[in-house]
Amino acid sequence: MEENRKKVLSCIQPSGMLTLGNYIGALKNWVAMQNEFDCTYAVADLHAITVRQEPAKFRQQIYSTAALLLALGIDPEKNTMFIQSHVAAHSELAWILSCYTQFGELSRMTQFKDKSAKHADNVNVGLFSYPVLMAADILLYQSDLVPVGADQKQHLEIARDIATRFNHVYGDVFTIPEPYIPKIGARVMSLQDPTKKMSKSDENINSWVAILDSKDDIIRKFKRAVTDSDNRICVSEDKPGVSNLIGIYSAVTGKSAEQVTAEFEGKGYGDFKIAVGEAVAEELKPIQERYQTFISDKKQLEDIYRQGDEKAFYAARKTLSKVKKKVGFVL
Ligand code: ATP
Ligand code: LTN
Repeated sequence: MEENRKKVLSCIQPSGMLTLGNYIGALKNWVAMQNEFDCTYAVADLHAITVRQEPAKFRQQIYSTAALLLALGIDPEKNTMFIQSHVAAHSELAWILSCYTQFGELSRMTQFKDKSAKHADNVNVGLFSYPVLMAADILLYQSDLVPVGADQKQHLEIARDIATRFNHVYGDVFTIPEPYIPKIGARVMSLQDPTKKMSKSDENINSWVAILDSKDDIIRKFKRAVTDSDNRICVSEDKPGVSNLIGIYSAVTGKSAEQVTAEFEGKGYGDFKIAVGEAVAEELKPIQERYQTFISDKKQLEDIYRQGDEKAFYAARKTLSKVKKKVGFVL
């Protein structure tokens, strides 16, 4: 029965506190997909070191990210949840694929341009070849679908291009993956500057909501969210702040934008912002409670990801051996 279910893969970097953007744009789908598909999810620690990490804090973030995935409801029995660096095939395949990736195509990646501007003192080669490692993550597991936020679409396209190029030379080695991007919440915007995406690395903490923020902090951040002066609650291009709040409210309540507009007809931004904050806090509360149980039992957490590492190892080894044979390595 496992065989004919479509394969899903996604990863998340343990690069800080996970945000409402990560949750709505990606993680909510990870949970929703696990009953229908054969899912593999990883903590992308190798990707996270493209930006300098402080070792002790980094280690905690890796544990915390794994615990949060479990708290969200990812079931490690039904799926594979593992730590990227524990499966060496990711680094090995990334090297091989880098020889089938052009310098020019990597130079066009907008995330590389943004991140190298932001970390101008550390424009390392890993930051540049980041999409190749991401392609290796995806292609190793012969993934059909990759649930991500809209910001990762370009990286998915390059993974498809690399796979297509490789298949063209060597025959059908890789499944060509499709992105799976939510209709609502594909790009949750900063609460302080709704023209920028909500990002956990934004130094203005009022611009993002962490999945683990307290109810008070969540409501305070929404109360301070930047909107505009006309007090109309509707989606419109010239109202990015209000549109973003409507998107967030829709994503957590399941209501359409029209229903939200009707619900707040005649009410002001003040009431609306509190309602959004309360709905978000309500959605996150059970996750926060479960998180505490997983993070306080390191032994259980380690057992879970070790089991995942092993399952991932076997699946990855199969593809890597095939690739090595096709390329002409002696096995
Ligand atoms: P950073 O902000 O440090 O660059 P990130 O949050 O963009 O990190 P990841 O943690 O690896 O990067 O992202 C995990 C997933 O969350 C990805 O699928 C990404 O598309 C999604 N995501 C991140 N930010 C948002 C956002 N603001 N809106 C929707 N989806 C998002
Ligand atoms: N680059 C991604 C994280 C990531 C990923 C992946 C997502 C690493 N490997 C494989 C999907 C599939 C990001 O969201 N920043």
